Amino acid sequence: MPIPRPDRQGDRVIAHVDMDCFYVQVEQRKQPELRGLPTAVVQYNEWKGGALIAVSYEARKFGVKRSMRGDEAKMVCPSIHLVQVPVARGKADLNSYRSAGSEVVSILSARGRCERASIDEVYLDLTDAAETMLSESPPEAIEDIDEEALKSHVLGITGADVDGLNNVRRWLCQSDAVHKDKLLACGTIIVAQLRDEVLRKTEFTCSAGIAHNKMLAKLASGMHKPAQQTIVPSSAVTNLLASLPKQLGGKLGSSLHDDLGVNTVGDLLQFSEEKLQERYGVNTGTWLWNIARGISGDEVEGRILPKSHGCGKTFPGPRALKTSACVEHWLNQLCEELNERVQSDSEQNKRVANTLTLHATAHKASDIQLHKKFPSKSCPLRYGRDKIQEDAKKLFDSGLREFLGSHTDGWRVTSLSVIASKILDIPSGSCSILKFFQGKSQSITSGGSLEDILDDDPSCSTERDDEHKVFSYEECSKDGGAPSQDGLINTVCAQKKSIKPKEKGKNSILKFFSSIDAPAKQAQNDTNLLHLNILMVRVPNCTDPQGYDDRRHYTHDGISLRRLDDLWTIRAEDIDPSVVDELPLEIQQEVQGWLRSSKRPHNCTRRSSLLNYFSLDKPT
Ligand code: TTP
Repeated sequence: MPIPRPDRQGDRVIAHVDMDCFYVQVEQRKQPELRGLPTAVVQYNEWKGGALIAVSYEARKFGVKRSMRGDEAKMVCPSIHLVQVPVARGKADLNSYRSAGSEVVSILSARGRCERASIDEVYLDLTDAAETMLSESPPEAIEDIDEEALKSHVLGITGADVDGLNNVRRWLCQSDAVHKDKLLACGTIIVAQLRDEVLRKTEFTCSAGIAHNKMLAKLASGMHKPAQQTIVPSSAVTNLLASLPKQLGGKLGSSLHDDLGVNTVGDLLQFSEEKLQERYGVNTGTWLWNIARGISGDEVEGRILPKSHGCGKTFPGPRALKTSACVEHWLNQLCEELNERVQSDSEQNKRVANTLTLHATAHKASDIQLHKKFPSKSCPLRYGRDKIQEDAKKLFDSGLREFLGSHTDGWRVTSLSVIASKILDIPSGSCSILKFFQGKSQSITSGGSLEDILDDDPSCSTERDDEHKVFSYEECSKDGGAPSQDGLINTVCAQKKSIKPKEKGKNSILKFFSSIDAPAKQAQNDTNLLHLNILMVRVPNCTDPQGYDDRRHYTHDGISLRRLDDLWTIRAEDIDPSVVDELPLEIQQEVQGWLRSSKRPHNCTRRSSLLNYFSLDKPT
């Protein structure tokens, strides 16, 4: 249900920046001889010349549209240049477009809070920059206003002729305007500067909408393209919304149509907030009343990195996949790419993805439930290509079983995608298990102390991050797809509060841990402890009722193993042996032996070693 948010009196300056025919521009930068020529980027599938996914504005003048295939585009525009999207692993490789988008984001984000909305779209909150400009050098004090700003389309004010430019100049410089319009004028100049900078530095043009909120900015950015900007003063909002031909969609749209005869956003204006609340409840009623007036309090999220990574491929018509081996082949390709992307995200941005989700579109050979969808399945994401591939296949198999039910007489899959989501920052002060132990062993051989290691490592801070949670099992299996595969201990974050190692020069993981106060002692003495957070932990097999319980416990209590009031440990047999492969060689052997010995009963003393940190049992 929509939740209305206050619009902060509409005094914000929000821009929505949208790149023009983005993939075409990226390809034209690679092949500058294509600049200014009718050009389109076509999909990898070459059937009928390939589907067009981006069309240059020169080609659009000939009537070329994205819905066409290459052959059709050639018929309406024989001089069109068709560039095939880059290909890797038998599918479109969008990396060059992603990094081109990042170039733009890094320029735009310099002036205000920036939210990357898609591969080629960004929202900017320029309120602070506009306030600063207004107080330090307001538009009326600027002698030479940038021509790009003067060419803006200010709704309700302008035409694109000389009078238009003068009108815009007058609008930008009106000293008697209300504060929020003055801010919008400053935003207009700032966005023109930013677009100019993007063009100079990246060779890409973009268009922008500038308004008091995200919704209006987005509506405006597409109004004048390419390489132009449109401003929505508050006085123009009602006309803008009333002019929208768009019908309200979805269930709410149908219900508005049936109950109140409302078809467009403009039609909503005739109803009071109370009337709308009466029919649709307080939240939805107020939300509808607000959108009819262009009021929206949605904040620009400070997020320049993607929320998730997804890799997908469609297999239309005769290309549909009909055997497990074919599905496995393509899943392996998709997972390989996904693995590269999560790895590079982790290295470059210090973030970890926690959930792996598989979506598929499938059809049964003989189907009585024609509309039954292939269920999406999720599980905790384990890092490493092979593990992601293995897990994705298990998710597919589990989805297929559910999808087919008792009808096992044939199926075909027409799309597959794998998504890594629930991406979280590795908290400052964290080290990967590898780095952590390597740091330890390096320092040990050089005779340094644990304190030295942590102090020397700039990525380790003394801040605590006790609340850091990596995944919740409810989230991972929300669509009923309980994960049946193992997760693993993937990263260990170590945070130091104050550590005074008693012994130095220990090249041993056991001694390393035994040199630190044992958890029980930590509970008594919080001033002398090492915080250990396990970021990804093996998921007990969900078919095991006991394991299932453990999972729920975990969901509830997070995964910080060192919580003083609630110590958690993991059974040795629950440690995924593959995690040991990620440790430095010098300690692998020791841990292996240590795991072997743990299988023998009574061989380990509770809380005497690393085992205790990795045991799921709650100490009594
Ligand atoms: P859009 O921003 O929708 O379009 P565009 O940038 O090509 O053109 P415009 O100037 O009208 O904004 O999409 C951005 C890129 O995303 C586009 O260049 C290609 C890609 N894309 C696809 O691959 N498939 C699609 O169905 C769409 C809509 C876009």
